[in-house]
Amino acid sequence: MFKALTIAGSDSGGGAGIQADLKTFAALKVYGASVITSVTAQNTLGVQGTFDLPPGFVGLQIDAVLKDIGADAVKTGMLANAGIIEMVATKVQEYGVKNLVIDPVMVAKSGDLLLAREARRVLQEKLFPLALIITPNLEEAGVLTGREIGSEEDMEAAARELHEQGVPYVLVKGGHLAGAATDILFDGREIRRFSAPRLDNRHTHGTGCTLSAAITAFLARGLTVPAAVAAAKEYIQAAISQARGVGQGCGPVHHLAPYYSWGD
Ligand code: PXL
Repeated sequence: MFKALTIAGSDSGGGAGIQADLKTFAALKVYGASVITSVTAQNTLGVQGTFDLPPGFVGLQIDAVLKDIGADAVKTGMLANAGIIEMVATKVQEYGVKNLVIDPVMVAKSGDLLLAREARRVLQEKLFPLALIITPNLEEAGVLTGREIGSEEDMEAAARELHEQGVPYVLVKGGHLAGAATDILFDGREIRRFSAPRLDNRHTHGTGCTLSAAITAFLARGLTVPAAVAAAKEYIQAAISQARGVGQGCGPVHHLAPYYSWGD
């Protein structure tokens, strides 16, 4: 059995965070365990509140999972603050986690902060050196490099710069640019482009979480990073195309799209 662990925040609306990750792991036939960093009161319209768990309790959850169940790959999502990041970095080193996927979550689609501003540097300095792959979107790549990212050339430059900071694989996601949805993967030698037609569907809540969870699941199954990214991109495309409105705002993608459509 293949196993994956997500260390992330809970989305009460069920579309992003821990809930998206566990659905994705299950859809891709990987056993999923979860460590919750923060509980958000959230729906498709926005985040009404967040309650961060004490770093010590995040550590206790990681111990519980990794001492007993183990994980072939681990992902991080919303880490909320510097104390939690430091705890996760300590535990990742303690357990020798190899396949670490970092989704550098900073802000929700609704604009609400999911990582304290002063913790951005801590994420970059303490956790990035332990990653196999990081998956910033345009805004996150902009914050991490201190530059505006408005084109594919900018994305490529950002991927190179973040790789130089010591991350083996950098995937900069271009979904927020106009035109086709092109993501750029850099491994220090080669730039790979993963392109998919833009879908006319506003229900994209949790897309970033879902993509990084799918990469984690495919890594747990033993795929190489480029193969995992390609397979994850195919999965998210189907999940977005099958998304139907839930709630009054931006609805979640359909994580079980490979198995059934809504309405079946
Ligand atoms: O997509 C980023 C994200 C991560 N984690 C949680 C979230 C969101 C976005 O809404 O709610 C818990």
